[in-house]
Amino acid sequence: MAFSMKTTANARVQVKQQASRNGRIAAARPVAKHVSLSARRQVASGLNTNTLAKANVRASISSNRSPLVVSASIFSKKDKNRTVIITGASSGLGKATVAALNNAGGHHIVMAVRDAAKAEQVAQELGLPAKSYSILELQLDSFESVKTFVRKFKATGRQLDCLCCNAAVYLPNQPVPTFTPDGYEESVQVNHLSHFLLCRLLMADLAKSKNDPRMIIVGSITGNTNTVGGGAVAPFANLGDLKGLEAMIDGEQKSMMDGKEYWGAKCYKDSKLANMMTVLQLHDRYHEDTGITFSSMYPGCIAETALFRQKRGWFRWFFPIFMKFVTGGYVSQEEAGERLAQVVSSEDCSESGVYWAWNGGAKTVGWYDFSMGGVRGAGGAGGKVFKCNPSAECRDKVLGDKLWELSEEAVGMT
Ligand code: NDP
Ligand code: PMR
Repeated sequence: MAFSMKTTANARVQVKQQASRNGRIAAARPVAKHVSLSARRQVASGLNTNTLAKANVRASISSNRSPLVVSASIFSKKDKNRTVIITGASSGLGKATVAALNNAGGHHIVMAVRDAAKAEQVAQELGLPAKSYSILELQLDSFESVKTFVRKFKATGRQLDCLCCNAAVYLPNQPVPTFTPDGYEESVQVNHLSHFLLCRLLMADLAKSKNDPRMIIVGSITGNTNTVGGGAVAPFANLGDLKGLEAMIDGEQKSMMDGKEYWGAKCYKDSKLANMMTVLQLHDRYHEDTGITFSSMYPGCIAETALFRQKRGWFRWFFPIFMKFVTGGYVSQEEAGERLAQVVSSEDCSESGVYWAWNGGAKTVGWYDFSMGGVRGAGGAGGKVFKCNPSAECRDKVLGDKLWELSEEAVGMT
């Protein structure tokens, strides 16, 4: 049984600024068809308890609660003094990862953010020592900003040891797609294309690191259709034949990489699939020559972050409860930050080309913190890191190559 959360589209004409391939904004022109929705939400009417029960088979129950601090001991000596760039470090998972790395010590964190003042506030709130962080502006809806960021980072003279691509937008509730000045649907560019460009532009710098170089792009269970979280709740991540991305590159006002009609939630899931496919491509293409460890990860369902800012109030209230008590996929922001910090610097995650997830022994279930110690679901909250199996589509080499080539074209690398 699949749960649908699709909104119904009614096409109407909308004018948007049409951008050309090289990023210059061309004349505005009317576009039709894919752009508008009258929002009638088909709320899922029930739960597939069988599937969920199966998902919970792997659950283990533990009353073991350790404090939410990444111990310095998980990092080997050679990992000390690592410079780590984290995109989206001013909120949610990114912020929690900064906190975890700060607790562990031995890291200089470059907060790559769209709002420098907000990041400075976060740094103060977390009590980051002045020398342990810097803030550099990065607007992921602009390729030019990515290039400027890279120039500014290089100018600092720091040796990069880890690039952690974490920022993302999730736009499930808007009737029409939003496009970047470069002409791409917002989640396609912010979540996938700009990170793709950032990875490519920083590859050579990272390859020079003698301090366990790593490149990470955060994925998600919802982009991985071989799990309950990604395979039982519509829309399902699927890039089709990438005709939509091809059309976007050619300047057409397509909003979905698969070329179909706009569906904000699917845009997000598709972008997460693209993130995970990119990591496999990076591993195949660069690991042997550079020694860089390429990873993706699913941190668990961090149901209280600002990612759900477009969702209605009742959803934001109910979602953490649902994830804690029904699916068991919940993880607190703090613990999710520890997980990403583990992928950044722990020996546990030193294998390249892996999509990491966690199972068993969640440390906290937030303010509920009920005596069972948390119920875990498939790929959900829990303490033990394991290698998760990406979906067949994610591992599809032909599609992966095509995504790689089109992404290069989209960011102007060909
Ligand atoms: P948040 O919304 O809290 O964090 C997203 C970050 O991205 C914010 O710091 C935001 O900046 C930044 N960002 C958004 N748009 C731009 C832009 N145009 N340019 C630069 N930065 C931008 O969400 P989460 O912490 O939940 O998400 C972090 C990652 O975790 C994402 O990759 C998401 O896909 C992934 N993830 C999240 C899950 C969850 O349950 N929450 C589950 C699985 C994966 P600002 O601080 O200014 O808003
Ligand atoms: Mg989903 C084990 C089951 C499981 C897991 C791990 C997740 C994770 N979800 C699961 C099940 C279900 N979810 C079920 C049965 C339903 C139907 C009621 C359901 C619904 C649902 C919605 C409406 N779930 C959601 C949404 C969102 O808006 C979130 C989303 O899809 O964002 C793209 C979401 C999520 N569920 C998850 C995770 C991790 C999310 C957050 C999105 C992400 O970052 O990937």
